[in-house]
Amino acid sequence: MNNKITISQLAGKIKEPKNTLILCHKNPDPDTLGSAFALKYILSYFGSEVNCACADMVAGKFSFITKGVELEYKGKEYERYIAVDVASPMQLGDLEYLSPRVDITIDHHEMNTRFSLYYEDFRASNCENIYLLAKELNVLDKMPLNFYECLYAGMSADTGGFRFSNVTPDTMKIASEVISHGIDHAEINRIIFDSKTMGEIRAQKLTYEKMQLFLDGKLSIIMFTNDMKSDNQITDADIGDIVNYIRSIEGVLVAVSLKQSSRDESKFSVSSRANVDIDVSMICAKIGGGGHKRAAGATIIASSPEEAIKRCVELFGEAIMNN
Ligand SMILES: [Mn+2]
Repeated sequence: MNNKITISQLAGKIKEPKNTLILCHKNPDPDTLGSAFALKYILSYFGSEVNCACADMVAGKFSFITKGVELEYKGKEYERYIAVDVASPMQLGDLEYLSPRVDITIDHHEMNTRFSLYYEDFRASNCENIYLLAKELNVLDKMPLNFYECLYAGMSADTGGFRFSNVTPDTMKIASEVISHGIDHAEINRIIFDSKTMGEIRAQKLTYEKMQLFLDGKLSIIMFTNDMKSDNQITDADIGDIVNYIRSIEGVLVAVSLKQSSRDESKFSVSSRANVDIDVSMICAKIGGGGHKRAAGATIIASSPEEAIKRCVELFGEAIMNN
């Protein structure tokens, strides 16, 4: 069944005023949050009541996107559910049980399981899709400044500050239009890239101490167990982008961070990054995850942290050896 919709079909649906819940992916980043809150402005403009939800805690520094709104889902019923930047039901984390209720997914991941009616365009960030939706609906000049702050945050975060291979001329064109609305883009970049909690600094220190190299230094892995988190006062949000630290080591082709779930110790969240042309989204898809060619995630079920690391070496090792 082809349940893909076009941007004009999506625009038609977005115009219908409905009580709506927007779902973000677990371990929320600025792209899923920016998509959700920018879409909230659009839906509200057309008369919908909107709330946003996420399975995990949002880092305090992203409150310029959420405006301090609580993202915990308290079980309320909605007429419409929209997932943004969510590649697979598993990416909803503890809200995965809501995936059969999702009416529309708006996403930019090449490896997407298309679990609902979906609109997709493989742009560098999902926030670009939200921008184009607003353009399609002719409401760009009706949006508040914060709408553009949300979009810029997602675009900048998913492109590593417009440095990654996913950046296209179109990305820069949209970024230019977004900036022209007068947002403080330098401040947004400072918050995203150059502002860290002490928990993040402790996580960073621990990462350099505890990371392991495999396959002649081509694969770097860091495991955060629940004990490591509690012993060092590190929250899950503090570990959000830790994989980037071990990705920057010379010679590393693929970097993987693993995080034990505090609710179920047999579950480990995988976040992977490739420095070369190795498709980590294909590897993550083998175990139910998804993402982009060079940045993807999944969940591993294992009896111990050691077992989870072993499983990762097997999963990513084959592609690295064939590279
Ligand atoms: Mn994204």
